[in-house]
Amino acid sequence: MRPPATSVARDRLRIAIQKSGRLSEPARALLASCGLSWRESRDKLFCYGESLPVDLLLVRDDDIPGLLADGVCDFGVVGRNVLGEYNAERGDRGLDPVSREMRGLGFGGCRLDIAVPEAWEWEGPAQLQGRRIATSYPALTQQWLRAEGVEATVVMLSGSVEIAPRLGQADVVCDLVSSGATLTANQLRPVTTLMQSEAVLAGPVATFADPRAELAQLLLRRLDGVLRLRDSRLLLFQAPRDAVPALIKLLPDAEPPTILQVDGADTLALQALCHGAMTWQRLEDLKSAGARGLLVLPVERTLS
Ligand code: PRT
Ligand code: ZN
Repeated sequence: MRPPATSVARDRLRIAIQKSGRLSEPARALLASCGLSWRESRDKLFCYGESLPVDLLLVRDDDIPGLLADGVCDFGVVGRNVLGEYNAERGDRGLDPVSREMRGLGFGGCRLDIAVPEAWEWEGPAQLQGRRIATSYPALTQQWLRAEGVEATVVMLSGSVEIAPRLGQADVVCDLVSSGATLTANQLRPVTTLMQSEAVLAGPVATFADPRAELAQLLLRRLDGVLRLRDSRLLLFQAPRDAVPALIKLLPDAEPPTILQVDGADTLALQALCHGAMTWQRLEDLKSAGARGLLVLPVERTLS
């Protein structure tokens, strides 16, 4: 019998990402911002890691959890919905998960929603008793139905789920929704959410017992640094000394600011690394509280 690939000592990490689709570009950009660079193979299915021994495998997103389970790759960037469906289906067969979500990555956001015909008056999950639900996520849908104590028929469709009610294949759907435009175009209305999804870094449940362990730690450390800084901005402004306590209260997501005296004793210059989104509204609130010369700068990297 062929040993599982995980038991073979390896000194390079392999990350599976979507070859083409919603998650492929942001996944590459995120990994590149962790300092990874690659040489692409001619068939464009494999990218050889140049800056670090971390290679990419370019595949269909649905294949990623299986490739992780087989030890063909060590990490994967995949929708929480896809990973959740795979693990729920394993659970139905009495199998433990072999891969798990390690980090939420902040892109590819969507919801897995139950949507019903617009004409329905929604009264709650019990209304689905005895109905047919079309979905590409049968295990997650069944899991939810069980939790709600509802018995319904799950109709598995691999695509075009939203037209199933119009075609008479199902009464309602359980599908991914982002803007909601697809549902509206099909006279459907979302009524309840089974899962909030986004792209995640999926990785093994077990730890590596070879040089990949150190590489994995390095990758996660860099990823955490990048994710933490994603919304971070360096905020610079001046303010009268007596306005500073109120201004600092308006920056609960900031690191302790650097404060310099600029103009006699009365004007201070502040510099603060803020981790939340720096919206126009926040800047206007700071201005109203006495801040002057507000400057918001992007932050590329930190190391502490
Ligand atoms: O070829 P491959 O199998 O790799 O690609 P794919 O076609 O299966 O995947 P892709 O690229 O469509 O989606 C990859 C992942 O993106 C999904 O698994 C989700 O995690 C995430 N994602 C985010 C979405 C959406 N938003 C999304 N809106 N995936 C699909 N949709 C579809 C949805 O199924 C529906 O048909 O978009 C339509 C709804 O969009 P709205 O904006 O009209 O609501
Ligand atoms: Zn897919």
